[in-house]
Amino acid sequence: MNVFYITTPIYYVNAHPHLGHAYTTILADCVHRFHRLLQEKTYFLTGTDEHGDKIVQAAEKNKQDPQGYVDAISARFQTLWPELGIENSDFIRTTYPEHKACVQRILQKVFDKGDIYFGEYGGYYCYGCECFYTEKELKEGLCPDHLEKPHYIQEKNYFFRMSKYQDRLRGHIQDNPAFIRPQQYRNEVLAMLREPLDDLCISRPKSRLTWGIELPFDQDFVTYVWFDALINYVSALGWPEGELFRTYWPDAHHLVAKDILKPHAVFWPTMLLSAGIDLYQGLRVHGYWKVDETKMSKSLGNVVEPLEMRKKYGLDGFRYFLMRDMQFGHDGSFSEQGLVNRFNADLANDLGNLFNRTLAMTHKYFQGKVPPSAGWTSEDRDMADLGLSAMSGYIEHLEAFQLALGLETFWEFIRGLNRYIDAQAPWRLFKAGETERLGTVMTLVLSGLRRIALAVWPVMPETSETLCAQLGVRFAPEDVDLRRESRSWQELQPGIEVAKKSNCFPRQEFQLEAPEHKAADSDSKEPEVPEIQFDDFQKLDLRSALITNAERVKGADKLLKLEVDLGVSRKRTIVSGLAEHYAPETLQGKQAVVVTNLKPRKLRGILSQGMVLTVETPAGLKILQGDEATPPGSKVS
Ligand code: ME8
Repeated sequence: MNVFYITTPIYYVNAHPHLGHAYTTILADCVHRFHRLLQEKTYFLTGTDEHGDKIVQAAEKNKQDPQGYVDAISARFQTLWPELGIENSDFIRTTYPEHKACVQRILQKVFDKGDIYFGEYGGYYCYGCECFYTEKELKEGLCPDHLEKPHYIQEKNYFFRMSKYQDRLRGHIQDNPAFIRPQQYRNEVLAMLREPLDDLCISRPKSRLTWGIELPFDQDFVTYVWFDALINYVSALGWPEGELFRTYWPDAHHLVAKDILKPHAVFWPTMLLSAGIDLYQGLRVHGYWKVDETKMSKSLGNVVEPLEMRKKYGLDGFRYFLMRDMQFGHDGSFSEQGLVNRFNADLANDLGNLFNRTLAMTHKYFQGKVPPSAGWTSEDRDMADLGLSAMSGYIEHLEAFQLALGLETFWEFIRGLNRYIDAQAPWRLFKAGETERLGTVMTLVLSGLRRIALAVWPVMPETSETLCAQLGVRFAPEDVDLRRESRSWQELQPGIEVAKKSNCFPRQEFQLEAPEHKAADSDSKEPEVPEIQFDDFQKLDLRSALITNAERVKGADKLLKLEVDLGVSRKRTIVSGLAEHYAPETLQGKQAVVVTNLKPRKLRGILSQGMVLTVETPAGLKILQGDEATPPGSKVS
């Protein structure tokens, strides 16, 4: 039996869980559920990373002692996951005594081997990353990730001879193309390994930091947080003698985002080589979610709360959107409008309609029971073949963590079934009294619904279970084998009773507020706005425009100077109050709607020739945009 062990990063407890953490953990959950449907022996680990400077600073800021603080935040992660439909097998915390003992045991082993030495080091330390940078690695003197000035620290510390394992690691990556995927990250790591590797500083003197795991060979030092954290992947399995370790290691796949590529692709495997533990099987690296094209950050106030999304759009719609709209390995852009569009197109229209119409027809033509089926035509065979090949494609993509591609491939089958119904027109067969043919068509479609209901379980578990119940199909993951489903078409047995209605995915509207706010406000009257005549409206010349440049206006916190393109040689300068809502560099190339015939006005000495239309949202002003790019200068009415 195949064994599959999947892990997420263990998250720092200096921040509350947000969209990024939810994405990685939901993705791991989907992949884990998918491997369960391949009938493999599986294990799924997530957890929290609780030591280090950053955590102490966050606890101090919250006026709490570190232990009380980490207990509270870790609990937030632990209680969030079930709310997002995540079924992890275990949850590890680096403050657990078993983990600490395991870290000390590995440190001692590496020390005894002669791979740890004492030395002095000076370097640029970023507390956000919890790591040292060389001058070369800094970006104009700033941390390349946090863009903050690092602290120069010079002190005596213990070092791990990482450089000793550089060649073996490079050889392993070259010999095993699937070790790091997707390809661009493998290339990035190979490029890193072309330069000489520095040894890794793995301790912090207690005079500076006490919140950590004491070194077993020197009680004046604690362990560097990354050396401690990475070991969670084996300590949770009870390395070295634990039953779980013997079952699941080294069949591990570590899922991470690109921000922590180096610790996972370089620190961790060299640590394993030194400790004499087999290398993990694969590192899978995804990109970053941005929000409306901007980096998600507390200071910008655009952090997406997973539970709020669940409340607004339902859990499965949210999970589906995250999996469908992020191409694995690339960055994705989160927007609620994007979520609603995706929901309506794929779930309400394609999937929801297919179920609604099929169940309704089964009731109308066959009293709600799966009818008997007669011989297939070539169109029926083609339809079933599409079902098999869509399932094979789905499996292949999900094995590579490419959920967006997998879902896209599988939806070909869902759309195919809708087209098949349109072409076979059961309503005409019914009218013409062709009951036998009608039975064959309906059974084929109903059997197609069964495979859809099973296949969507990894991504939309609640929906899958509801759809199975509607089809009278008993669902248990241990009874489903997706590979078998990709090889043979299983027909539903005649006589099974199906539900009258499905209604899993009613169309969504873009909601600016959480539903309860809406309800609370529904009694209050709309604000009174004076009516205007249509002629008044027509006086406005509204045009679609392309923003070609944006910069801050000196001495004005709220203003941005925009250059906009209005089509054939019409360029305009517009001063707009957007500076608190958009970073100027994110606006270049953005579409907007502009009032072009507003009387020009001087603002801070700049002549503003028009106005950009914006929408007031709880997250601040948003530039009004159409749902498709339009040529600059097009009339808006
Ligand atoms: O780095 N888009 O923890 P962390 C996508 N404790 N994923 C995102 C994201 C975004 N915008 N923001 C965060 C640590 N993530 C260490 C890990 S492992 C031994 C130690 C996700 O809390 C993504 O998975 O900073 C990323 O790698 C992780 O959160 C970083 O979590």
